[in-house]
Amino acid sequence: MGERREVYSLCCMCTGRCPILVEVEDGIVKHIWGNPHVFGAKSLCPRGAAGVAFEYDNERPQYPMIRDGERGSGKWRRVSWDEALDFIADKLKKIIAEDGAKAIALSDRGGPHTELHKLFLAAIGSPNYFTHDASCSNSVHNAHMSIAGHARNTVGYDYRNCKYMVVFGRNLLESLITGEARNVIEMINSGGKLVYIDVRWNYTASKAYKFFMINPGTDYALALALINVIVNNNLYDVDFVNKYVVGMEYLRSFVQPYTPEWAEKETGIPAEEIRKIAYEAAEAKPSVIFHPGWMTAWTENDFYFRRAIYTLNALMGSYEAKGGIFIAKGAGDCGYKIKTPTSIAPKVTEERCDGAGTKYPWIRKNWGMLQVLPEVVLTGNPYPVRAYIAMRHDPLVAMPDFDTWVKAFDKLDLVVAIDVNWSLTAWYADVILPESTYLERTDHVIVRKGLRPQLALRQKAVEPRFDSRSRFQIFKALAERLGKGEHFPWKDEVELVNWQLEGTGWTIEDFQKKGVIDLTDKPIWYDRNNLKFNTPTGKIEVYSEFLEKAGVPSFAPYERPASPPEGMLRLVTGKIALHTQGRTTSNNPILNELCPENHLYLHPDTAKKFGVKEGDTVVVSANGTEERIKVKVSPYVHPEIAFMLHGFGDIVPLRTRSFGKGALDTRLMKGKLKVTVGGNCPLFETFVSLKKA
Ligand SMILES: Nc1nc2c(c(=O)[nH]1)N[C@H]1C(S)=C(S)[C@@H](COP(=O)(O)OP(=O)(O)OC[C@H]3O[C@@H](n4cnc5c(=O)[nH]c(N)nc54)[C@H](O)[C@@H]3O)O[C@H]1N2
Ligand SMILES: Nc1nc2c(c(=O)[nH]1)N[C@H]1C(S)=C(S)[C@@H](COP(=O)(O)OP(=O)(O)OC[C@H]3O[C@@H](n4cnc5c(=O)[nH]c(N)nc54)[C@H](O)[C@@H]3O)O[C@H]1N2
Ligand code: SF4
Ligand SMILES: [Mo]
Repeated sequence: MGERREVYSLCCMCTGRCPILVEVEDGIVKHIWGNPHVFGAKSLCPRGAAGVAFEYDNERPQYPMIRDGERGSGKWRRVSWDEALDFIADKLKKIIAEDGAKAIALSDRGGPHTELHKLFLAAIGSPNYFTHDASCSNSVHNAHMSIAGHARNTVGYDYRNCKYMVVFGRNLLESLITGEARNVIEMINSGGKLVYIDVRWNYTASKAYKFFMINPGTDYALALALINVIVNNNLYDVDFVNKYVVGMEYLRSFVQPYTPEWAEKETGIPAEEIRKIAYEAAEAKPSVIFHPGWMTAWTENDFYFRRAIYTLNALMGSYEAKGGIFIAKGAGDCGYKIKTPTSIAPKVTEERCDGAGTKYPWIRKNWGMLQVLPEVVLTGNPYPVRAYIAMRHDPLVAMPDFDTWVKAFDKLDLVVAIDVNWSLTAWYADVILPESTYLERTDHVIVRKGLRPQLALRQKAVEPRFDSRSRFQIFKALAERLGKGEHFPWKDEVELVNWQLEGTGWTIEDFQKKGVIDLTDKPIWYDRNNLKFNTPTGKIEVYSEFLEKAGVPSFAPYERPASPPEGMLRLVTGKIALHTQGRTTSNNPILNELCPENHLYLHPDTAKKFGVKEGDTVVVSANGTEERIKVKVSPYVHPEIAFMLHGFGDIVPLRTRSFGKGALDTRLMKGKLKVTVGGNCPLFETFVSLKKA
């Protein structure tokens, strides 16, 4: 046996960043385990375990490339890193000289590992940073910012102690994060009740105490009726509400029309059951969670629906209650200061191109509205944007309106994709920069926020297999070429990490002990007698003067969502435990074998109406775009919907396993690069026709 090592690190097969233990033998990854010091067990989700197959797959970009043919033709010229970086820097310099740095936009996958490219953008002076959230969490982020002053991901859930949880279309056990799924199962095993509401049955539904198949897009009606019952029958936590909630009179009068009987007609859920949910939740309060969701780019009214869910939590007094929801604690709560690279970034004074925070004051700049970018590029309004960098982001798959994106790409002077895969965006880019994989690089220190915050670090386990570089190396080199090297003062990742830890007494070596550094030995709760929310009043703003002043009502009257016209169905999508999003895992040798393609799920009555049966290939079309996909017939989907897993239909031939298999949902979602009140794209307002192929 050769040299064996165990390296603690963080997974990157999805965005969950689960702590892992990488087993290395003779410089080769043998196995990836869950970090037992964090999880109490070594198991991981299937994608995490398939990280080994990803690492040793050759079907990924292996060196920098510059496009050498038509966009999307797959003709590339292999270049050195110097040539690729010089090529990019020369274009950026010219653009900056002519139109300013604001003409450069960058989008990424969000989360804490975004520090270095945010620093890069700030160093050159561009405000145009976007996350992927326009097609994920924007509506729930902006809703909670408006109601309690925090982003979605800084709110945690005390699942293990929860007695009653109502979940609206958050598929916790399939669209999963290892630790969270474990906690939800633990909650159910210890007697907590899960009420699950979705337009189709799934694994989460299978574990629920009650499952309701709701009429698509009508969840806001259900939430309003729940508030109606709770308010009219004084089922709320009076002390908590009196102390912390602004706008109870407004709320009381607003919900009067929305009775359970009214909601039954909208949602299809019996009025009696709606009442029961309200009473049962009130009985269990404050150990109650109304789950606001994560991927919330569903409909136009998402913002209000998510505001209504947070309102339900406030009425239950579940903020900072055992078994309820809490504000995630960070290093500061434990008396530590961990330096972040962006803390040394210069302030950017230019205005964003998408209106987030200005034209739309309630939409936060933190995430922006990526759906606006193609239009800005195509019209030059409010100003020209001429270069775009996709950093660990695949908008051609993740965002609707493929054709509009490609048109915008054609108008740009420069499109750069920094990826570890042949993303579709990379395929259509001008330059591909292959990043070293998560097993081949060290990132910066992050704080795992929660009741027991920890420091964590993604650490290099093996040498890069190909001619790739880490994000630190890429952005430092680009900044240097643009004369902004002083903003990246660290020699390498190790120096950066040790700089972040300065003053704490820890160094990078400390991550080798158990992978994470505990910042506290006890869970931290804020004092429920003395809570402060980050809103103008410091309270939970069910009525928000800030919104009203911006011309946005605190709650909008419920409007029935448009139904699919005769002969059409609502396209609904989601995820499976075996794959991540669009391109991260669909070509993975192991995961592809387990789930090579997606299918179109239709209710038996719907299948009959359209004259198709199980196994038929159908052509699904919308607005002149067509996708082909095989049908599965199931009584467990709502008759008005056509459901498919997100992100198949690969058109990159170099990905031989996933190429040509299944359909790509987002290509059908034409016209959905829209700005809704929550800043999200209304993806599930797509109607499709279908016919037998
Ligand atoms: N219709 C429809 N659209 C959706 C969804 C849906 O369910 N239906 N889901 C939405 C949701 S929830 C989200 S979060 C978005 C996700 O959209 P994306 O963020 O685009 O998807 P990901 O697969 O997470 O990763 C994006 C890219 O990052 C690359 N990548 C992975 N690891 C690394 C790495 O270590 N370094 C670098 N540089 N690149 C890496 C992957 O290869 C991939 O090309 O899509 C959204 N769009
Ligand atoms: N295995 C796996 N796990 C993941 C990811 C992954 O790609 N793969 N991605 C991670 C990311 S980035 C995210 S955002 C989360 C996403 O986690 P989820 O938010 O759970 O994401 P989806 O799988 O997109 O689930 C959307 C659900 O909404 C339901 N739905 C659609 N319309 C309606 C409606 O009108 N009402 C109700 N009540 N339900 C509706 C769909 O049927 C589907 O079950 O998962 C994370 N975990
Ligand atoms: S949920 Fe799975 S894929 Fe995502 S970070 Fe955790 S182990 Fe990795
Ligand atoms: Mo997401």
